[in-house]
Amino acid sequence: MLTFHSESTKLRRAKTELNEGLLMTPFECPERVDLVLERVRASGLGPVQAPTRFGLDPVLAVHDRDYVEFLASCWEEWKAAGMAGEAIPNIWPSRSMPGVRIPEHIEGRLGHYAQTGETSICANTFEAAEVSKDIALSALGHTLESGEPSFGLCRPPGHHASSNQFGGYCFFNNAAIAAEQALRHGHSRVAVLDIDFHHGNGTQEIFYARDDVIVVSLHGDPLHCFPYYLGHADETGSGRGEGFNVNYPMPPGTDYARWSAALDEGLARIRQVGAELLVVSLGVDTFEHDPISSFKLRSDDYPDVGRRLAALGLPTVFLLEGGYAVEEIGINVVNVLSGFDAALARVE
Ligand code: OKP
Ligand code: ZN
Repeated sequence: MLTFHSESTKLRRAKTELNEGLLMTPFECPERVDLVLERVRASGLGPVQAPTRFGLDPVLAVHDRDYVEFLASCWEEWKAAGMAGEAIPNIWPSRSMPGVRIPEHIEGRLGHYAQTGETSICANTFEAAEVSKDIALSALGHTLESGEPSFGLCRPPGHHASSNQFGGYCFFNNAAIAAEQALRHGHSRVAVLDIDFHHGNGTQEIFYARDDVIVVSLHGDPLHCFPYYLGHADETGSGRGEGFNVNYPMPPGTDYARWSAALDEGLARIRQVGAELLVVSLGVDTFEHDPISSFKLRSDDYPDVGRRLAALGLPTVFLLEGGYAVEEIGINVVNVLSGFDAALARVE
């Protein structure tokens, strides 16, 4: 399988994440990329290629222009306002303030465009987000041309980013951008399968009213897990999108037996609706030792995940989302990918 990677994903090097009442070194760190890449090379998964540039048009196909403009200028505006640290949102319009205007001060605009308060914007955040979506689009391009699977070593991740808000370490929704691009290339139905521990609320929001992209997500039950407010089983889509959003919330402590049963159900639904291409939001924070998650998947389970995905028989693009047990992130990611490749090799 071909991997797309760029050193520029590491341009974002945030110093602060608000977690458990403390400003911590972010879990979503540049070292994650090095460790996955190292394992891709050591395992002989396949060649590693640099992404090409696609500009902002594919981004504007899923994100609002004012949101993209905010991301592009946020850090400069924040510094110009004399702020001492990184741009961390801490004020939002609340339920008791319906219909408010967008303020002019960067502190107010930052809150307007933020879902959550853990993720800072710092130098080169926009540049890294641009490279991350270029990696996703390059991986998609390769799969569209060749029919072969590809892996986009995206960073920052994307699945929490909605049409007009960042959060959960995500700025541009790489999977949504790739899925939308696949439709514009001529596919009539695409599936996004999100197997990150956290619900892909941004991807859900972007495609909620549509039937040309089916979004299937397996995740920690939002009653107990981030992002808390979306990801319930009764969120099934709206209008013509009814039935094209499928959530499998599962309790903390979920093991591979239970998780893989949900995966099989999700895959059956993707097959049933006749999706022509599969985009996998590949997070490995389902791992038993992940520091911020609570599922119990083991390193040895991941090759079987790849095998089950390969059995769908669709052109497949894997895009990295989460995974914060950095010592094992490479093994776990590459286990999925090599399990997928091994299963394909047996069919051919
Ligand atoms: C991003 B991705 C845990 C708080 C969780 C944010 C998690 C973002 C996950 N106490 N904080 O989906 O991997
Ligand atoms: Zn996650």
